[in-house]
Amino acid sequence: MPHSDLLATAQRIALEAGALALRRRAEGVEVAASKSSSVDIVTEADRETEKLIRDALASARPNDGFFGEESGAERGTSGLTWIVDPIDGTVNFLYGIPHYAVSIAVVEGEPDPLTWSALAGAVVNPASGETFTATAGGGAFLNGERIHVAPPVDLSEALVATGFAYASEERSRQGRVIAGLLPQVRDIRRMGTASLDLCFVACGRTNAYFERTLSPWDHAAGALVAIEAGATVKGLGDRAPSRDFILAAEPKLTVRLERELVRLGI
Ligand code: LIP
Repeated sequence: MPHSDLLATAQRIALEAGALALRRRAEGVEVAASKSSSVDIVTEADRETEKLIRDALASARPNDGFFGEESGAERGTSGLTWIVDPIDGTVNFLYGIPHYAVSIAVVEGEPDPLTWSALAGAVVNPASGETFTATAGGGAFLNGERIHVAPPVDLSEALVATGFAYASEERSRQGRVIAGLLPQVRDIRRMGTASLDLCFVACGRTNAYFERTLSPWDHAAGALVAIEAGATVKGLGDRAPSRDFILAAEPKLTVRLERELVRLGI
């Protein structure tokens, strides 16, 4: 498998970090601070888990760069950068909803989702014991078993996952788009963790996922898992996924869903 050494590092550290997050959840979780809004929160567990990941990567891959949600970015000299969300689905984690993940990806090139090439990624949900992994050209796996997107379906039969911004004015607009889409699809799911939303498309638990205002660490690993499982993962038009927009689905459904989302004013 290509990049197997990078994947082994990502998976080992993500599992270790996931075990720490699970322990902290069991001990009780409190908000440490808020960020872009009063509901965009960070916990001490987020910070502690990212420190574990950052220290482990510095030891294993001292020449690589780092870009994490809680402690920022540091350039390396190797041309590789580790993109880290220590606890994706922070609100689920705070409330004790067992649907959150450690997301670790390694990319080549600038740490910019518009231009990077993802080489390997691991998404670990410690509460469920599920580990999603992928390498570029090597396929996607759930607990070591190969996974693939669901077969093509019409829009009317599609189970579509999405998420919403932390900013209330953006949420109003997103709500209007969902109101227009809901009558046209099988159903909507809002599960609260972008990395797992992408992995669920990869293993056929949903047919599609889209969201706006994601950070690079939210989708770096999950997007690679989805692509390696046969999904199209894209931005609007011919752009790459970014904060502006990300859509992941079986290729035929992607075209139909994007067209409808644009019509609804996504
Ligand atoms: C979350 C994403 C989720 C999105 C939330 C938030 P966080 O990331 O995983 O998909 O809808 O607004 O951005 O903040 O828990 O790392």
